[in-house]
Amino acid sequence: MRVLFVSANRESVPYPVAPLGAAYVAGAARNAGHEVRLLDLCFSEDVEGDLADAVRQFDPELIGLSIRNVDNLTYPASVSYLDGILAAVASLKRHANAPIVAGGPGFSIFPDRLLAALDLEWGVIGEGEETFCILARCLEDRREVPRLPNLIRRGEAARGVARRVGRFAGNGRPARDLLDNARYLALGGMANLQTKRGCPFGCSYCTYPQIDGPSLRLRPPTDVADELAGMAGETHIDEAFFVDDIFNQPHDHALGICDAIAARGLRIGWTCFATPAGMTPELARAMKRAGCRGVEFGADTASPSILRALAKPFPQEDLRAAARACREAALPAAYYLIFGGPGETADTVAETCDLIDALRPQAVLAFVGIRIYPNTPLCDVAVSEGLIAPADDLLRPRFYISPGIGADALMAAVGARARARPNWVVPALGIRSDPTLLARLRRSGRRGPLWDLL
Ligand code: B12
Repeated sequence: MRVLFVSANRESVPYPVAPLGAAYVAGAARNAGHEVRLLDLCFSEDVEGDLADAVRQFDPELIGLSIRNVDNLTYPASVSYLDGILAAVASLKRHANAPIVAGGPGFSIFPDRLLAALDLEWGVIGEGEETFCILARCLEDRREVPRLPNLIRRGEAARGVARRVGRFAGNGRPARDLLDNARYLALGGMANLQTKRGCPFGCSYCTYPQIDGPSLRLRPPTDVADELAGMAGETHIDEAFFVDDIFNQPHDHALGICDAIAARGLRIGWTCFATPAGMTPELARAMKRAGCRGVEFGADTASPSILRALAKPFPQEDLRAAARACREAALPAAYYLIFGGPGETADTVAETCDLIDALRPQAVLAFVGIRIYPNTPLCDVAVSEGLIAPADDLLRPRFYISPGIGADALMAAVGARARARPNWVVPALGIRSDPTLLARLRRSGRRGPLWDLL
C-alpha cells in the first residue's frame, strides 16, 4: 500500500522539532511492506500547494496525519494551531480519496474531540506503530477492522479504548532517512531520540500518562547507544535531546544508557527532561561522562504545599539533593516552573523563587498559568472552583490560575523576580524569549540547549 505520512506541526519555537513520532510509524509501515513517504509541513511556504503536489505525485492509498501540538501552552500569549490543522485536513480531503488516520501527542490528548472536529474516521491514541500497521492491513485487504488497543473510531469514547502495553515500538527504529535532518540542525534544532515510553507518575495537570501510557517500556541501553552512534555517523548529528517523558527514571536504566554511550566514546552532546526524584550523584556523574550538556528538571514548583497540590512525586528536599548532585558533577541544571497551581498565593510564589535561587540554577524556564487538559485532576479542581464548566471545550486553550493570587498579581510577582535575574526565561512575559533573539541564537552555529546559550 502507498502510505503518505503528513506531519502537521509548523511551530519553530523554541526551535523546529523533527517529526520523530511520524518517522517511527512510517518506519514500522515500511517494515510491514508498505511504500511510505513523509511530508513534513514544518518549513512549507505553501501548505496547500505542497499537500496537492504530494498527493498528485504519490497517489496515496492511506494517509497518516501526525498532530504533535494543538497549542503553545503559553498563557497569556496562547496560540492555538487548530485552524492550521483543520486547513491541512480540508486540503488533504480535497486532493486525495484515501482514508486519513490521525495520531500524535496532540491528537492523543483530545482523540474523540479531534476526530469529530476534523471529521475523520480513525485515530490512534499514543504509540502508533503496531496499531497503525494492523489497521493499514485490514483496510488494504478490505477486511472488517477489529477492536485494537490504542485504536479509536469516530463516535467512540476515548475512555473505552484499551491501551497497548507491549514492547517499545515493536522494537523498530524510526525511519530517519525520511527526516530533513540537515535543515533541522542548521536551524539549531536538536535531533531527537527516545530510550523508553510511558510515564508512571500522576502529576495533577499532566497528559504524559494519557499520551504514552502509564506503564514503562524500556529499550536495551546498547540499542540506544547504537542508534545514537548511527545518528552521529550517518547524519552528522552532534546535539540530541532525549524525548523521554523522564530520562532519569528508572534510575538504573538511565545509568545503563549513560554507560553504554560512554563506552562508545561518542562525541555527541545531549540534553533531557528529568525528575528531581531519585536523582543521585552517581547518575549525575554518569550523565556528564556520557556527554550530557545539561538536564532540565520538571520541578514545576518548589513550595511544599504546591508540590502536594500538583501531586508531584517528590518532596522539596529532593530538589536540593538533585541540585547538589548536578553541581558536584559539574552538570548544568535548568528548572521548569509552572506558577499558579491550586493554592498558589504570593507567599508560595516567594517560597518557590527563594528555594530555586538557593539551588543556583543554570537557567529557569517559567510559565504562568497551567493549561487545563481533559481527564486530569486539575480539570476537576477547575470545575469544582467554577473556573470552567464541565462541558467547556478544552481543545481551545484554557488555563488554571489559583484564585488565591489571580493572573495580574501572579504575572507581576513572577515578572519582578525574573527580570532581576539574568538566567530566568519567561516566554509568557517575553522575558529573554524574544523570537528574534531565539532565532539569532539558533542560527549562531553554537549548539546545545538554548538556555545554556543565553
Ligand atoms: C520532548 C518534548 C519537547 C522537546 C522536543 C525536543 C526535540 N528535539 O524533539 C521540546 C522541549 C523542544 C518541546 C517543545 C515544545 N513542546 Co513539547 N513535548 C515533548 C514530549 C515530552 C515528547 C514528544 C516526543 O518527541 N515524543 C516521542 C515520539 C517518538 O513520540 P510521539 O511524537 O508521541 O509519536 C508517537 C505517537 O504519538 C504516535 N504518532 C505520532 N505521529 C503519528 C501519526 C500517525 C498517523 C499515527 C497513527 C500515530 C502517530 O506514534 C508515535 C510512535 O509511537 C511531549 C509530551 C509527550 N509525552 O508526548 C511534549 C509535547 C508534545 N509538547 C507540547 C508542546 C505544546 C510544546 C511546545 C509548543 C511548548 C512551547 N511553547 O515551547 C514546544 C513546541 C516545539 C516545536 N517546535 O514543535 C505538548 C503538545 C500538546 C499541546 N498542548 O499542544 C506536549 C504533548 C506536552 C504537553 N504539555 O502535554 N517539547
